[in-house]
Amino acid sequence: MMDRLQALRESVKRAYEGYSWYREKMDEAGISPEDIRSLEDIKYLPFMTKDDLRKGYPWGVTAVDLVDVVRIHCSSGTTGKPTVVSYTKGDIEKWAELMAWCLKIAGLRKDDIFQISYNYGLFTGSFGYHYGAEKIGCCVIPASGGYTERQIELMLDLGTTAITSTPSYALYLAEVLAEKGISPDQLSLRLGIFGGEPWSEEMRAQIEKGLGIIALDCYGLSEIWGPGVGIECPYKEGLHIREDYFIMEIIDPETLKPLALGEEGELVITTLNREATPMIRYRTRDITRLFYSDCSCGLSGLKMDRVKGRTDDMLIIRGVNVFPKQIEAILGSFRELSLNYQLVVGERKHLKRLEVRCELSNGFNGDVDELTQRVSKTLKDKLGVTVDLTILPPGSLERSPGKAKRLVNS
Ligand code: DLL
Repeated sequence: MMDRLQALRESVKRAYEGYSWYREKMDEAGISPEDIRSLEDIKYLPFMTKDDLRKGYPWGVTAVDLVDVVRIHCSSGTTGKPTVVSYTKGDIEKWAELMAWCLKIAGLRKDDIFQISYNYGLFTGSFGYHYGAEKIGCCVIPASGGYTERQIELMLDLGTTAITSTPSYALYLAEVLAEKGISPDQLSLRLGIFGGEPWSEEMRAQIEKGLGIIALDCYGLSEIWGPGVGIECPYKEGLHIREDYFIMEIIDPETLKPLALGEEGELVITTLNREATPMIRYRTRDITRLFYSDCSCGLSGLKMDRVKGRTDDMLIIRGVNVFPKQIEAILGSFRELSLNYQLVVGERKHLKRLEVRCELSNGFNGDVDELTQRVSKTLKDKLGVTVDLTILPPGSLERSPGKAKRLVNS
């Protein structure tokens, strides 16, 4: 295996030579690739941000000759132009290897029938899983996203044993199965690997019950390969990370100062072996913690906590910081509610207000006013701020085949 320092030096050199905007940043900071003499020297390198990547659209984050690019994917940016990330032939092979490692850790086996219910397209999700699963040798069903009836038909007819999608879509699948009167015992499913958006332990419990599976978390982002940055094993004690692929740091998102292992902050990632789109100290905006552990699965090494949320999704309501996932966890503790919810930030009398819209579970026939009072009180007690709660009939809120849209405009 290549020495990590040597890999870092090469990665920095590729970024310096391949991206004019990063060369300018490094020149401004008075640092050159040759100045990196130890892994700790990484802290002198400038960060890369989403804005930097956007400015160079479309080929600003392609550090190799275009003739060596065999694939592009795009980040799922909601505003402005997306970010185009490129892969060489070697990159695709390394991604496949990374994903095969991840999927094996999650427990995927050669004899599995693996349904990929992420959209196939510019999104990285489906392709990453596809390559990894094929490398393991399982039977891949490239179902793609949406068409829920067909997903269920495929699951039943082909005997799908493992599935991957966003957690919110998995929950929706469970909901539709229940509506159709299909119980988890009628399926062959045993394993689900979900990611692409934050999801709470309560959501996990409902997916596991609704689909009759063990549900594991997979983290990643298009700027850094796609899925495959972190993966849970069945012990669910944090996400395993490949240190020969990445250097991970946690910084304080305000002061940008590095934080110690175990401290919570913004995750910053450097790729060590990416050819076409090397990333140096990329600020993910995702909030988590890094730690070393001897995992019960037998693997020792670096791990990350499940992501709490994004710094840009954090709501500040009258001085109190609130992440959507916290609200999800509270709603999930009420059996009377489904886990579909939306958050609307508005203003009343010049004060920021947060409205939480959620739905009743199927079959609820109790007193909605009483339930509203009870849930409102718990939200206030646990969040430390009053929110407006609207409980809607089952099925009122939009379902998405991909990532759920939690924050909506009023
Ligand atoms: O969502 C890549 C991916 C696909 C990861 C499938 C896992 C499974 P993007 O569209 O670029 O790429 O979005 C990346 O989604 O910065 C996080 O904010 C969020 N995210 C991804 N996975 C998780 C997760 C893909 N497991 C952004 N938990 C990231 C929490 C996640 N947030």
